[in-house]
Amino acid sequence: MSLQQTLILLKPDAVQRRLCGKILGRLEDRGLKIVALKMLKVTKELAAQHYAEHVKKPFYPQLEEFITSGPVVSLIVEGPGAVQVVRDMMGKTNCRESAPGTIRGDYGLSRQVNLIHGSDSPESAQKEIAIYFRPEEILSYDSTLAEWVCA
Ligand code: DGI
Repeated sequence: MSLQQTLILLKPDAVQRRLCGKILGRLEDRGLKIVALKMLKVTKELAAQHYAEHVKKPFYPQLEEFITSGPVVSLIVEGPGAVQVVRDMMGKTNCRESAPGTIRGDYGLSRQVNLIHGSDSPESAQKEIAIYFRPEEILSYDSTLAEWVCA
């Protein structure tokens, strides 16, 4: 499986509930390598760029209000098949339908206030990485763990 990068947001509820450390720990424990990380507040313009496919949907005003309501942690992780690996770790969109052992299934009960975003395809990942990070913010470095966790 080829090495991929994917874009993750720890949403305002994860920051407010002080769950960022636990969620980042799960991603690191899995063997994913963090190659970029920062905190920011999502503006309405950024939300519309990120959620372009949802802007016309009836739930968008609520989604916009939530995602712009407080700081988020934005990061890029790298690993073999990272896009699907992260999607599987997240669980389903609706936390109530997410299996125990997934991030949403372990920490949430809401359909919208669901802790984490992860790109849903390699194409989305490329697009979202470019929305949230400038190229110079993305680091390239060797990890001695790679041969143990990624083989
Ligand atoms: O990739 P996901 O975050 O799992 O889901 P998505 O890209 O289809 O939708 C983006 C976010 O929009 C999702 O995390 C929660 C919210 N959302 C999706 N469908 C609905 C919704 N919110 C409401 N209120 N109702 C929906 O049907």
